[in-house]
Amino acid sequence: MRRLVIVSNRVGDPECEVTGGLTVCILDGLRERGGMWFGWNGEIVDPEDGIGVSCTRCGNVILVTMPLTEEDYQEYYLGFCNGALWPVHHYRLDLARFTQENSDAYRRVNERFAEALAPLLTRDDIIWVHDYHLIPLAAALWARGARNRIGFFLHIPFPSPDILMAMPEHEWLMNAITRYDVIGFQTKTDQANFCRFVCEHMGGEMVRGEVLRVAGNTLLAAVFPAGIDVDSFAAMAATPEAEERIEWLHRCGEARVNIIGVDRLDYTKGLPERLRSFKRLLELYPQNCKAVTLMQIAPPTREEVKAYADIRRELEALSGEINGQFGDFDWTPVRYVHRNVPRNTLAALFRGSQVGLVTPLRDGMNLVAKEYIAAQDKANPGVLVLSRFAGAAEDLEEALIVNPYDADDVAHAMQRAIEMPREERRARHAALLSRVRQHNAGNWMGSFLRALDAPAHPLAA
Ligand code: ADQ
Repeated sequence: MRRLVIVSNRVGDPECEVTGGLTVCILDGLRERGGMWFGWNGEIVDPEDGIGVSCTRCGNVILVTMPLTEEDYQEYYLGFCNGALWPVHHYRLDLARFTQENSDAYRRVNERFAEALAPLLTRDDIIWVHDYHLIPLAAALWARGARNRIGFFLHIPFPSPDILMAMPEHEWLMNAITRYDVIGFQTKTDQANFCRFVCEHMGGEMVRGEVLRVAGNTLLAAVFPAGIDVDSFAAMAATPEAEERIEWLHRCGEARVNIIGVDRLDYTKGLPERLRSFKRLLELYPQNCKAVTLMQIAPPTREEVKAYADIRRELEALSGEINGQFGDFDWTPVRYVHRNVPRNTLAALFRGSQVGLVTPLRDGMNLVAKEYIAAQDKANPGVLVLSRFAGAAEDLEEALIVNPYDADDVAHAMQRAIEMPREERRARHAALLSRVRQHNAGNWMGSFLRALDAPAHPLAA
């Protein structure tokens, strides 16, 4: 089996307890076949102190990391990755900021990563690059003589061509991305958007199935939906400690029904829209007053980006407004928790909540939707209310699918979930669970690596 090299902006920490599902899955895969994980270590250093690599060995896995300088952090990470690529890929052109310094920094950091990684590669390694921070890495490795099979997985959506074309750097980025041998997308929609761009704007052609030819390169562009480790998440939700937490939740909560939302505090997750929908639920169905609570867990991220600070203020104002208008001394309608929660606590909270509210305005996949399903008690499961704009909605058809921009639509779905008879809940949950099992984390990783391990397509010669 060839050695696996994973490259991502951040390197997973094998010792970290809050580490999520995909990181654990990648680490397991690396341990199984031996390999290297390369990326930023999260540190910011003075360039005069040197920006060399550090290596840590964990069994047969080597973690190789590099720091960034303050300038890199501001321009590459906050500026280009999270201030331009992230909003464009999530259809938020209004929030995108494009500057020459930021795009130069993006090229610079990718070149530096390639410069440090190339000498560590052996001829037979297969290289799997993750996400939008590293689109030009394959081209930069090629320029340094690497002739390995290199794959790329995009965790976020791929927008329609007219949205992407608003980005000043789009031609350069598209030329760079087509240097990969395998490109993985979360959904058919993302894959179709990518293929449309290549065929309509770059003179490319589909040569067979999911194989594309463009500018002398032949590549596979396929769908590999990200998933979770269903059994381990389900087991976490059903331990005696989890039972105790659930009992505690029901004892200390004033309400009969708990609705839960868990998201990073990001404008793509539709949190203000979600709170407005909850307000509509209380207005349209006043019988829910003192009977229903929305628990929203939203830890802060990327707070240095203005749009993220704005969303935090908006959310705090909205939850205060709803609690002020509807709350009473014996009932707080919105409980807003602004921090990270250990995964076993999350699993218990999911199981103890009758409704899972996952309503992003746009999302690559959304693993919270899958975790909510995995955590339920099969005999008496809760109901998932899911945005049609989450990648997960392409598969999870038996959820109550909603338009997150339409507060009344989401409010009606919440009410339907609250009133849904047990038999219907069980039937929907069984169907959803089998879909979540089918597209689990192991299958995601296994199918991508099989595509990457396969010999180069004959047309590539
Ligand atoms: P995210 O948008 O970060 O990443 P998402 O799918 O929403 O990913 O998963 C977030 C993970 O963080 C889940 O495992 C969740 O349990 C955990 N989490 C969220 N809030 C938490 C909290 N308060 N405490 C502890 N854990 C918390 C990107 C894309 C997604 C895509 C994933 C995977 O944006 O669309 O699904 O990658 O490919």
